[in-house]
Amino acid sequence: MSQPAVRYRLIKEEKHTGARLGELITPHGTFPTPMFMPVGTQATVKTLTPEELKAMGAGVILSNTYHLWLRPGEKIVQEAGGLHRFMNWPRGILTDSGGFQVFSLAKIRDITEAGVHFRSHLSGEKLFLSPEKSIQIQNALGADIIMSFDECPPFFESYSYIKHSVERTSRWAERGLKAHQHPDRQALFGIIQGGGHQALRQQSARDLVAMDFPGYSIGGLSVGESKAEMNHVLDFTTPLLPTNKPRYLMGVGSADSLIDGVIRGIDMFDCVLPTRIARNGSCMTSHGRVVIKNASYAHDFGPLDDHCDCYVCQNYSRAYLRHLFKAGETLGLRLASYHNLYFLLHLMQNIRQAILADNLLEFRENFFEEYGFNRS
Ligand code: PRF
Ligand code: ZN
Repeated sequence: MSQPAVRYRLIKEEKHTGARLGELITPHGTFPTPMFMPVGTQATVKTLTPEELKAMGAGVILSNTYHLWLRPGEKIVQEAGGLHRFMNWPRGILTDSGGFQVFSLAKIRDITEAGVHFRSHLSGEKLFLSPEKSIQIQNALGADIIMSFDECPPFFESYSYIKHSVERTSRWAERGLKAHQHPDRQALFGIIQGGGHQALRQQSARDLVAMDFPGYSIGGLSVGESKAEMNHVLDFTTPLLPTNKPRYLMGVGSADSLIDGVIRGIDMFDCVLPTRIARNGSCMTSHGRVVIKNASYAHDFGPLDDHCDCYVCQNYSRAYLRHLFKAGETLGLRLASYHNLYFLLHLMQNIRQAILADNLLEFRENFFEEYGFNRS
């Protein structure tokens, strides 16, 4: 193999924390890290166009093997020329492997060494997903970064269950590596599991690092444990990973967790949170969450966030947004989604500046104070 499909360049380590400033070099552009990746499960970031995502500075977006396999089917995406062309997104794409979605969406499922048997949450049809099948679908979809097929066990499962699960996830990772057809075009990341157990996180990291993946994901977090528990796991897990590869914390996207993850050496995050809560009228602002339907905003003609310079905050008032939500108008969903994603992308930009200035801990203090979090 010549050049790997995706490379990480470490630019600077922050003086007082584990935070890293770097860049991710992909076949569809080079993007600064730490980064937040908006989620477009069904080959669309809900309510937003690629032009809008570009305008707000999104670099890599995430999509899902499970959903695109069931509908429209990876063959149709391949026929379109791949996911980038199909959805008209010229920048980076990462696809998740489908394992996590099977576990969270499909009702009847049976995990075996070969893979997972389950029923489609759409049609009820019997289906089977394996490490090889997941990679084959991801090869057809054509994302820049693809994921190993893993099991994400419940955080509070028994030690012995999680140990067996980690061992199987390592064997699945090895099988995925063998099945991968385009390591020169698509970077396959390994996923570290192990629940809350230090010994199992170590075992998982040791197994996967030996397989020399071009990047490492940390899975099995933000699944019901406390923020302190997640931070504790990150404290002993990121130091197990090579410094010359990107580290991706899967499914984490609250503002406080992004800052705390970066402090512990995470480079990439994704989450449905900003777009999902936006559609419920919950807006992220520098002063905390604003529930836009509240009566208190009926006569509030100021912007959603007085510190935000996004298109929405420059042009629309809280009173107008509240009206759109109360009237069930779809523009409300779009504007709230735009603002929330902009807010997190802008937060990451501020975090990168703080790494450069070696003042990330002060930045955290100030942000948490404004946002209304405890310091701990
Ligand atoms: N594994 C995969 N995708 C994921 C997770 C995981 O553990 C999580 C856990 N937060 C989110 N998405 N493959
Ligand atoms: Zn805004």
